[in-house]
Amino acid sequence: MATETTFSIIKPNAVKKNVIGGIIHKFEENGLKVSAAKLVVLSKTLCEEFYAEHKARPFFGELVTFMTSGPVLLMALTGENAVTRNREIMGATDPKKAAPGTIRALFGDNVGENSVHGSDSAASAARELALFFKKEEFVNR
Ligand code: FUP
Repeated sequence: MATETTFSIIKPNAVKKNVIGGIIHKFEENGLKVSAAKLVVLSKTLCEEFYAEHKARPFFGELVTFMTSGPVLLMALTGENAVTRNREIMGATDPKKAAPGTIRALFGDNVGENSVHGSDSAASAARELALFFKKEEFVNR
């Protein structure tokens, strides 16, 4: 296994519920470290670029409206096998189907407002990290 960095977003519903700490605690207790972070409100343009692969899906408009509806915490998470590890810690897309104890089971409201995003592959992580962070915003720790 190698040390990797993946991309994570704490979504507007979770920021509104004030559970940033609870979510980061899950990452930390599972061996992932925050290596870059910023709290922002995404622009529609940037959000549409981020979710470009979902453009043709029926929920695209709703997804962009939700993701731009309030502050989100953008993060780089670093650790052993970080891409896969993060997906395991998050749980299934639909909180109703997410395993007990996973972030989406604990903090997700529904399939759209599911509290966190995590890159689905190393290639996605590289694209998503580059979209939101400059090289100098990463901290080696
Ligand atoms: P995931 O990789 O688990 O985030 O899931 P997807 O890439 O399939 O979906 C990306 C985002 O689209 C989800 F986080 C929420 C949204 N979505 C919906 O709003 N409705 C759906 O039926 C499926 C996904």
